[in-house]
Amino acid sequence: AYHDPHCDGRQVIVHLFEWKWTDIAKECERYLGPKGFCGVQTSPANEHAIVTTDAMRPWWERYQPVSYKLVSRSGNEAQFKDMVQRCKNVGVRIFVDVVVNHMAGLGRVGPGSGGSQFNSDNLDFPGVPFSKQNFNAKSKCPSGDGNVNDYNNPANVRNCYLVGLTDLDQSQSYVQDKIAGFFNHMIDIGVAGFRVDAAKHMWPNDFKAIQGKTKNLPEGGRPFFYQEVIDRNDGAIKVNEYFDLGYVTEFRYLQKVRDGANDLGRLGGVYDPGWGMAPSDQAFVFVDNHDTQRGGGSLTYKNGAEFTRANAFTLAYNYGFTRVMSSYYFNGDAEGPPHNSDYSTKDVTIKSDGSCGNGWVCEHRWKPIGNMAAFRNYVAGTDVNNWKYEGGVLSFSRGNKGFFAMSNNDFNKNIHTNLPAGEYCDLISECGTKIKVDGSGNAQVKPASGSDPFVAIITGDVG
Ligand code: AAO
Repeated sequence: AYHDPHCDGRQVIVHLFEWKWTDIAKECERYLGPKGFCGVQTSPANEHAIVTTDAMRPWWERYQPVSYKLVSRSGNEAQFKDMVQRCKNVGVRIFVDVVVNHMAGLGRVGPGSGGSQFNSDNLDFPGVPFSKQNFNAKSKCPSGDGNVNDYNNPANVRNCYLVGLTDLDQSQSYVQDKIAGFFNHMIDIGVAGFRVDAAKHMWPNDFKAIQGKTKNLPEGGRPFFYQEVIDRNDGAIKVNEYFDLGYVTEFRYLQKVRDGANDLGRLGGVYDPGWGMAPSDQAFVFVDNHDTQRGGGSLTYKNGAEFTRANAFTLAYNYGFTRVMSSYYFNGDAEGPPHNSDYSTKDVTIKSDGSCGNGWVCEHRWKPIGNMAAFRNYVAGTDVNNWKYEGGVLSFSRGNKGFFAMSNNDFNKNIHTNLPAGEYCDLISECGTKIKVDGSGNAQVKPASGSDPFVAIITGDVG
């Protein structure tokens, strides 16, 4: 019920991490809409703490909610509305990262990004309002210090404070109403769904009750939900507890795809049900996210070609619902987005070659990544066939609608594509080369450029 992203069959979303609403609106119009992206995951949109003590305006201050007012480092409510509408007009939906497991961390005090006062130590958040009785009592948390410290015990994971973040009690109908009210406000504005932060730390039945209080979208249908549940077969909480609440993040995928991007033959086993991985229609997959790129063992933009292969493959293959990470360059783990001297976030600028300036990486604009959205849209629903790994080249077809090949280096190889005879534009290079398929479905396959050793073709228009 919560698995439809409401984007007309489009298949790929991009996390524009820390982007301002004004820049996201422009990116929908100038790039994401035309390229066939389904949507954008935004950073948390609600009021958050302003952290200047243990770090100066770290990105993670936005995971410390103060109220559900839509005033954040990315912009105000008017800018948020304008973004949602403008993106929707070009077929791109907005999915908001919602942080509702907890409020700001112990020791934090107001005002927040929207001017609301708060005091975490007193469990006082008048901007909602939430007060002491709305948080999990210490007596419900089985850990000595009140923090989550035993991933083998669900009550510890779900009733204690995650890294000192004040833990809301979602079993209370008042708390559910406030959270559902926050979701409903965004649904009224035109948002299509939500990434649920720290879902692992909430009881599935409590979250279900919140969903039960959440509206249908104005155009009909349930909002799209994907639940952040880190399950690496190393604790009591399993992704399948969340299947009826939406998609679940599949963190085992990023390990599989990382290993495969180095050793392409291994990519055939990227979906390993025997390892407990969620089935394709439940798995939300990605090469990296904003946490793993700071030390979670995933590939990141810093890995260059290997990272690109992992992403192109992810979009060419048929496992899960896919998200691409779009980052800013960083050194220190806490470092916030590119900013001006007053710590306001810098604009995203676009250079003449289509890449981004001002410190933004824009992985989603790298050709073997961004141009694969159209491929995945077109071949959706087809199987992976003709899997072949030979001479360092990995290739496969998607039914008789698409064909994909990649390698670590330039290549030139005769391969069976499974496509009808014809001459097809390579999507990666935007028709920098054409692939001629003969009457038996074979083609001489050579990338347009040796520096981007990928070929992707489809039998129809980019659409
Ligand atoms: C900040 C400061 C803290 C301070 C706190 C309160 O850094 O020092 O105490 O404020 O003032 C983000 C940052 C935090 C930040 C927080 C609030 O990452 O550093 O704290 O904002 O500002 C767990 C959760 C998962 C969570 C992840 C970070 O399950 O939900 O920790 N992710 C989300 C967001 C994240 C955000 C929050 C939640 C909080 O995406 O950005 O935090 O809103 C194991 C467990 C996982 C657990 C990890 C990390 O995973 O299974 O459940 O994730 O550990 O603790 C191997 C292991 C695997 C392990 C994994 C770790 O693979 O096999 O078990 O490594 O990568």
